[in-house]
Amino acid sequence: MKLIASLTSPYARKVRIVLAEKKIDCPLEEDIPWNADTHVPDYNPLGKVPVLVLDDGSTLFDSRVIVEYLDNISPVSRLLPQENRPLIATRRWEALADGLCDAAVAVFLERKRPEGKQDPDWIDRQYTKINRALAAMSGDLGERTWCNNDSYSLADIAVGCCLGYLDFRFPDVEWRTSYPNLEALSERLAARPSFLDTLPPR
Ligand SMILES: N[C@@H](CCC(=O)N[C@@H](CS)C(=O)NCC(=O)O)C(=O)O
Repeated sequence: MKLIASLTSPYARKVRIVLAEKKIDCPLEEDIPWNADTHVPDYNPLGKVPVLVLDDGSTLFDSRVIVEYLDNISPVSRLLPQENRPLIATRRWEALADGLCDAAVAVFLERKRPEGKQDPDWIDRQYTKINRALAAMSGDLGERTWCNNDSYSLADIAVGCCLGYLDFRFPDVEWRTSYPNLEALSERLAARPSFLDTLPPR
């Protein structure tokens, strides 16, 4: 098994954290899908990372499919609840966090275009999504220690990765000031080796 990933992708970081939490050994093959010499399309027709290549050569994508697969192949540190209601709640957190990443990545890419070709309305639309998602996360988290009631789960990993991506690419989004409960969650997560070892390169 090997993971094809870039070190800056928040979706790939989610998978890398799951691997670490579950103590699954899996070599990482770094591949940046934007580079001309990328091999990602050989593994994923969508040309996106992360991709998990299994020992029989078959491939899994996207990150949500990969994390479900990984959680099921090892009983160590279950990250997805077994019962439907908490499972769906966890998946909803993940959809919100990944959706925030989708909006942030869209802004990042738009800003890479030549200045005259960037669409400010499109960028504003994505920022609105980012801000609404942060408010929703903070409201849903409330005073709880972890997103999914009292147990650490994939929900926390997904939220931690999207907040980490904001810190990495969008230091102008001052989510800590507006949402102290997200800051407290982020600090709890940052102390975990799985988060420390997967910080995006500076
Ligand atoms: N929903 C996908 C999103 C993956 C994604 O968008 N990855 C980005 C890197 S952060 C990518 O590979 N982009 C290349 C492209 O869009 O061509 C997942 O959860 O894995």
